Amino acid sequence: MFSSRGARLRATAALATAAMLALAGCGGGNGDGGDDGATGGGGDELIRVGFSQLGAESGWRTANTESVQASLSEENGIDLTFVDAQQKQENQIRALRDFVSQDMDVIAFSPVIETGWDQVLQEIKDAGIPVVLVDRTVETTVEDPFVTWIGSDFRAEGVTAGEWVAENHPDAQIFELQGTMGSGAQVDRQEGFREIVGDQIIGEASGNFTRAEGRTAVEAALQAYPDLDLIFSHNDDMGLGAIEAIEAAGMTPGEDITIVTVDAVKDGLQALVDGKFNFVVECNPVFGDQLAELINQVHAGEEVPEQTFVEESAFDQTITQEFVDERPY
Ligand code: GYE
Repeated sequence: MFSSRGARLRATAALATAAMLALAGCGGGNGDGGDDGATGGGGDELIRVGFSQLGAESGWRTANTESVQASLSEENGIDLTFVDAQQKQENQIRALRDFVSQDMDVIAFSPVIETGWDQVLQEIKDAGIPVVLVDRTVETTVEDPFVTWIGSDFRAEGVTAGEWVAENHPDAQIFELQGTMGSGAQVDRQEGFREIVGDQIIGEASGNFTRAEGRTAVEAALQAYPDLDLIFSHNDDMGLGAIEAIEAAGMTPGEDITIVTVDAVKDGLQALVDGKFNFVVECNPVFGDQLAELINQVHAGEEVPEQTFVEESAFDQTITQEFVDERPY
């Protein structure tokens, strides 16, 4: 099974339960709130949740947004305000401030990068609104900045990819196609992967988690590093861009150049069945139901785990077309 996350997350969430219990009684914040939370009961009123999604950059993100929107529903006791930040931190900060001025009961967000949140997190804290952190992580000097976090063990995903490479391609000349620089997913996948096969990496560049930028980065890499014979891509979309670049250069992806990716969305698994990807580590975006439950618990002042890891595995070329066809996202 996956090991636990690094000290960064643990440190920031250490007192999460205490903070959550303290927040449970303060509800709508200073002065004129008067919402359900303020009376500590909640009754059958909907929980007003502001969710700041970081963007729509990948198949993973699309599936995650669908899951969040389907589960943070009135049937689950939630009145959701959803805002897409288009991969820009300033948009996300603006949305978070709007949520504060709208006096949301709970704020949930998926931070595009790890740093730069101190001020807005302090503002949310001062307003007495509990934060549920989703998917990526933050690095902040604010104490107890969030009540709970749900997402994937990115470092473990990097380790899984590295171990497959070490076992199957111990002499590979690796190009690392990184995600959005400074994002939790990039930082931790890189760290885990390099722990295992760091000395085999001959080049690196970011493709910002998108197919188009992944293609551009690999086009340049094929020129700069003619010896590269394995690409570790931090997500499927950039790996699909790599396929385009490799084919355009007259080579065969999956044979001339081995491709290892993370996510396992349907398009990625199709590339695996087609022999163009060689190994795909799963990162599961479908955790909306668990998130809805956590939000309800946080709002009710119940104890919640400081971190929840979603379950995931990894796939090689032995998966079947039938398996891919049945993949829901
Ligand atoms: O792997 C990538 C997306 O943060 C886990 O973000 C997420 C990553 C995912 O753009 O495809």
